[in-house]
Amino acid sequence: FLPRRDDLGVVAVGFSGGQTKAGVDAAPMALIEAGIIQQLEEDLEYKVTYDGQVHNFSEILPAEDPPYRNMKQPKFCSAVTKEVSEQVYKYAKDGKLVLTLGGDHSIAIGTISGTARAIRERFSRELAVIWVDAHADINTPETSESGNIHGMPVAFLTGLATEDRPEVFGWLEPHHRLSTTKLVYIGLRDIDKGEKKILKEHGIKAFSMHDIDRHGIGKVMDMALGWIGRDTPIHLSFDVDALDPMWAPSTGTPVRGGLTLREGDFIAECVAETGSLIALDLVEVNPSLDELGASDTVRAGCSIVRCALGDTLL
Ligand code: 4U7
Ligand code: MN
Ligand code: MN
Ligand code: MN
Repeated sequence: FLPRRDDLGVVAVGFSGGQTKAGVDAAPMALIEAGIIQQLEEDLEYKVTYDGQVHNFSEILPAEDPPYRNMKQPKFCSAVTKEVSEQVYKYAKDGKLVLTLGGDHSIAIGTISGTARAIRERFSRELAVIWVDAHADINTPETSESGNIHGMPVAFLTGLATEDRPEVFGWLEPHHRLSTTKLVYIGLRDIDKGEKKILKEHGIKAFSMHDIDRHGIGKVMDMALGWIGRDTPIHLSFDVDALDPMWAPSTGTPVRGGLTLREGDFIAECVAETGSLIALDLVEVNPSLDELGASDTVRAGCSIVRCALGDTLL
């Protein structure tokens, strides 16, 4: 199932409709202007396939998009993630490693459904997901208090939330989905009541900041990767708010008490070391929030991407 080591497909998704703060749509351009693609080509020697565009999907913005089952902008989010899913699927099916630059975290409905489908079709295997985040993003439309879809992607991807209407995520089929047993969280520290219940009921593997304090990040990564097992394709979905706001202040829902810059890079390096990474999302960078810290946040994001894609010091 391994992608060719040097062949990378990049998708830039300037989408902010999974939440209500403007600016997260500008992240892909900020990351690209900071040199991320150039670094991957020149320093890490990837052959990069990128259409040179930051997609904002304004062409599929629905004329009207009222809340549905409590979800805000349900049709737009659904249409955008469906497009992203197709794009990621094509790259993954083609044997490329896939890097998606977000955008808010709702776009993971697209990226993970795309890789899950590609891995199933090509290798009849199931995907594992490592979700690095301060939040669990596993609210169903019914448990969510905000109605923001960036807090729901994992519920849709695991089938804990389902919907028949194709224009509101009804396009998600079993082959797009992920098993709750193949999901591992790292960095959690702000989980809603309803989410706690879901995590417990389904026995979902989660390493909180408390676990990281107790065991250290080295042991936590051993346990996380041990849970997934060897030779399982891994999709890493990295929300920059997993990092402490000291290092990554420019994000929509910052939470104190997070990962250090080094712990974030270490997580990414450990995943790279497995040799089983098939896709990476970097999401929730919002350069227009805490503008003084924007360049730090962008640089932290670039660093995580480089580490996950195999940059090593020695
Ligand atoms: B992110 C929240 F209520 N749980 O559902 C919600 F706390 O992608 C936050 O991790 C979701 O940044 C955060 O709105 C989504 C809230
Ligand atoms: Mn998130
Ligand atoms: Mn988050
Ligand atoms: Mn956030």
